[in-house]
Amino acid sequence: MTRPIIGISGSVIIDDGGIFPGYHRSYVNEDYVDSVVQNGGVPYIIPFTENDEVVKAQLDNVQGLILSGGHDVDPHQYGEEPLQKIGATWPARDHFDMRLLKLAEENGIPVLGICRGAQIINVAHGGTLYQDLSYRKELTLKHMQGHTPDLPTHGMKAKADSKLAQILGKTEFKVNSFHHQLIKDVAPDLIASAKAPDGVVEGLENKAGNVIAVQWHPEMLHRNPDVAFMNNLFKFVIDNAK
Ligand SMILES: [Mn+2]
Repeated sequence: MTRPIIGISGSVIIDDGGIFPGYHRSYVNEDYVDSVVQNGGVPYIIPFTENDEVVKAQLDNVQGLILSGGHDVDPHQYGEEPLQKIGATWPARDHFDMRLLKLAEENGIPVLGICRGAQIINVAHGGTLYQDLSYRKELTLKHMQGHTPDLPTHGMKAKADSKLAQILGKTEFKVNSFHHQLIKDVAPDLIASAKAPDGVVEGLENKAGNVIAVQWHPEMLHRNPDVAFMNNLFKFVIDNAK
């Protein structure tokens, strides 16, 4: 069987030392690459660019898409001004990721959104975010665990009839958590497929079941045998690639 090509949306890191301080480098965290390799795909980093024509050609060359983590989404995308506790935003990458998503949906290729990727999918479809978890009124769990990337720290419950539950083969499990923003209003055409015990929505999917989003980081869990089923998220993209 031929391994399908899975695009992973890239970010840019700016050197803060070394011989080129301030130099820009295109990258993704290696865990995304390893997760795709381990589960039968060929990973391609889709480098960030502001050229829309190039983005279209990039997307036309992949058979599945992973929207990776990164910056906070620009709140203007969902009609808000920035509040005190928002982190760094990068509107040009919002545009890049949203364009990749739209083209992937047009091409009918499977999409997996991770962390910021999940937030982008929600906002692109008309949903909103809490700019920081402290702006949520209800008791809220620690969602920025701040250590041990492959350690699941908080509970998660997937909706029994969701595509997510079908992919993972379970409805109750634990996840790692590295986010300070939260999904607030779920986009009207998306389904909330999983919630943390505090009620925070951490899973989203479209009705067709070919766009899947999770707020946690399955790529950081892919080597942890206790949560080996997290690999199924990558298998979903790879097995449905076209
Ligand atoms: Mn969380």
